[in-house]
Amino acid sequence: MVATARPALEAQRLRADFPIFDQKIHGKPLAYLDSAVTAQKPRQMLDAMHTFYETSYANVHRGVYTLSERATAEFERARGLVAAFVNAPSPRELIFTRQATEALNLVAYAWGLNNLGPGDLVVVTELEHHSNFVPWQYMAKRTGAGFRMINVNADGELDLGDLDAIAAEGQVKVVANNLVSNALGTINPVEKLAEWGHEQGAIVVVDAAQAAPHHPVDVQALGCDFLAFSAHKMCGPSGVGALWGRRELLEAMEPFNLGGHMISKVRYEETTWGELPHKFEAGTSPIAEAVGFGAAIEYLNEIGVEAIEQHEQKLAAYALERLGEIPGIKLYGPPPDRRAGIVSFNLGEIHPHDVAQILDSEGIAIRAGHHCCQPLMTRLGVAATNRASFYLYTIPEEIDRLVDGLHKVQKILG
Ligand code: C6P
Repeated sequence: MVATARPALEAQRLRADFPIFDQKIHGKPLAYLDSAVTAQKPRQMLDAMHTFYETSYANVHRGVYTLSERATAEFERARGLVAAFVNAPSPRELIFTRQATEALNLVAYAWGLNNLGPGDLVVVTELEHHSNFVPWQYMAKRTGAGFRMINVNADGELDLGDLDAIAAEGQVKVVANNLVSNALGTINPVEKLAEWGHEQGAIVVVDAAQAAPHHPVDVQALGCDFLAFSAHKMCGPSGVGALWGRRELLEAMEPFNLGGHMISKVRYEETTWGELPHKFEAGTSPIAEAVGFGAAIEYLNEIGVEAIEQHEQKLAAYALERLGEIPGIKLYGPPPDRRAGIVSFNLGEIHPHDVAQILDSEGIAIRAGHHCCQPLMTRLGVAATNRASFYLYTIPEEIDRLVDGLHKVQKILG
């Protein structure tokens, strides 16, 4: 590997925190190059959940006994950690959800149903994951609002030249975009879009599912109104995610899920809603998962998200350089300085599923498919791509193994 690609972050040392790497797959060391779909788990996070279950587990915000108070304190401490991680002005603006998808649906339903109608426009981007595309497309149809898409250019970056034309077509009420594209790794100009969205009088909804694990995220600096992310992509457990929302918007919104815990008073005649964040947390919460989320945030804070970002940028540059040596490969997306640790490619006409299966026999895990980004795949003119994605535990040797594996694929199927 070239000297410029040597990471500052000690990925090799950090790997020791991840028990998953103790095993072999098909007799080979695991090269896990699919962290964008979900990240592996450090022992520190696993231990925190285990200890919580063994020593502090009870339901939260429901009991007056010691154990319940202890569980509630740990749950709320986790909320504070997650809120601080994205620089939320208050933990009360941080709602625990099942994942980013539920957080985005919450906004689409709870804000969209009461605020959208004919003459309004909902604007998404061609880079959106289905989770920030389909709920808005559906809500636009349901309320009679228009639905528009900001397109990408040949490098897979948003073409903001269309914004004036979109604004001329109606009252823009929602701008929904991701901060980092899961399919191409593009880092998107959210601040610019937020400024434009607010000039139109719109709310700005940011999908940070791929950004929060890899890139410092500051909701106040971004200037957005809502931000969604998932714990499982950032070394935390599955089953929990977060929605940050501006307090005045959350307070004005109707609830999304109804039932226990989210109420103030329930009478036969009428029910009134609880305070934030409880209004949006109906039912028993993902309690231990939230505690695990907090532990994952502490783990990432200790390493430093800036260091993770730099590490991944070096890996992406190295991967683009090495993959570029393979004859017939088509690489998608922007140059390494404008992308996160995600590299999408196609190997001539070889189907991505075949590529991924042969790589698996070498112990290498990558994703093959449309990555829940079918509108983008349509623009690229393909049904699917291969995608390698990196995280704090990825080492350059795994990229070398990927390149060797792709040569093998070409020998077998090329
Ligand atoms: N992307 C990928 O392989 P959930 O499932 O709610 O935790 O995350 C949904 C989601 C939302 N936005 C973006 C940008 C995402 O990348 C994802 C999840 C995975 O790329 C699974 S399709």
